[in-house]
Amino acid sequence: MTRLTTDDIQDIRFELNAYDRYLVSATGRSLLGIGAAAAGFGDVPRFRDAAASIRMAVVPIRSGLGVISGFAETVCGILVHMGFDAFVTGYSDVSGFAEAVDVGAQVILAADDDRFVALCPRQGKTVDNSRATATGFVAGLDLMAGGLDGKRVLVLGCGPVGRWVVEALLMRKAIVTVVDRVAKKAEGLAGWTRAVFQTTIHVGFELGQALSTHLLIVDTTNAAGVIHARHVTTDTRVAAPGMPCGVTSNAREKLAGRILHDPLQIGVAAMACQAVHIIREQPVSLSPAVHDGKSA
Ligand code: 2YC
Repeated sequence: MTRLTTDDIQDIRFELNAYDRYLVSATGRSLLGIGAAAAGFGDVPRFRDAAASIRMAVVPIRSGLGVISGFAETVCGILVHMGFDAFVTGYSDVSGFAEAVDVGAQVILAADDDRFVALCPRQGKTVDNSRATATGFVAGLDLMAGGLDGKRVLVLGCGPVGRWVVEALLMRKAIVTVVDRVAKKAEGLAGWTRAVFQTTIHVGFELGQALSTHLLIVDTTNAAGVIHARHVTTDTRVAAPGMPCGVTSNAREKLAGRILHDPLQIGVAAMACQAVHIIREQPVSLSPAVHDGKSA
């Protein structure tokens, strides 16, 4: 996914109540409700019970291109908005991880230039932002569309997020078509789904034609201006994770309340809920820590 800028994220944590109102109007659920759906929790009250008393730490990471001003605070703000006991560590990097563990954080969120993860150290498990974002936006599309079973869904982009979107759609028994500028990537993804899910997905070769023949679209490309107003009808619904948004402003106007797009929120919500699921399913890791191939 594209590296975020401070501009992309600086207002997010102050506008979460308004965003929840939009999500409820578009999907019937709030950020918490969509995150819980993405993590397989049937209902929010059951999720709230599971999530109580789980402390989460967000650790700023200075490696590579360094800290994005406001990133850790925004991730933390989303978690607090959802009702989690979350905080940003005073230290960054290794000192930040040590601080998180010292104060009993069960989930530690951190991002370098390559990965954004939620770590569950006691369970020996990690939640990856790409996969969580995919499951969160597919859960949202499912809610917008009133179910995806047997419905045709077009996936634009066959990178990591696109792959996990296809997985989440197949688990919902959708009929999937994928399109990528690089035809080989689309064909490779079709081969993967045949091998892993014994399921055939369709590969589209002409973007305009694919867009004009689908009412349910997930845009995982990192390109702007992919979906235009001419591709959109009053029955079209779009899920567009990450930046930049692939839907033009005219198309967004036409879509009105039938689009899900954000740079971070739904992905973080899904990460947090999946981490709760891991902790509640497996309170601690039973296998001994293994170092250099020998039991510790
Ligand atoms: O502030 C920090 O701790 C930085 N190290 C964070 C860098 C995040 C880089 N990744 C991104 O901007 C996007 C995220 C939405 C998730 C994946 N890529």
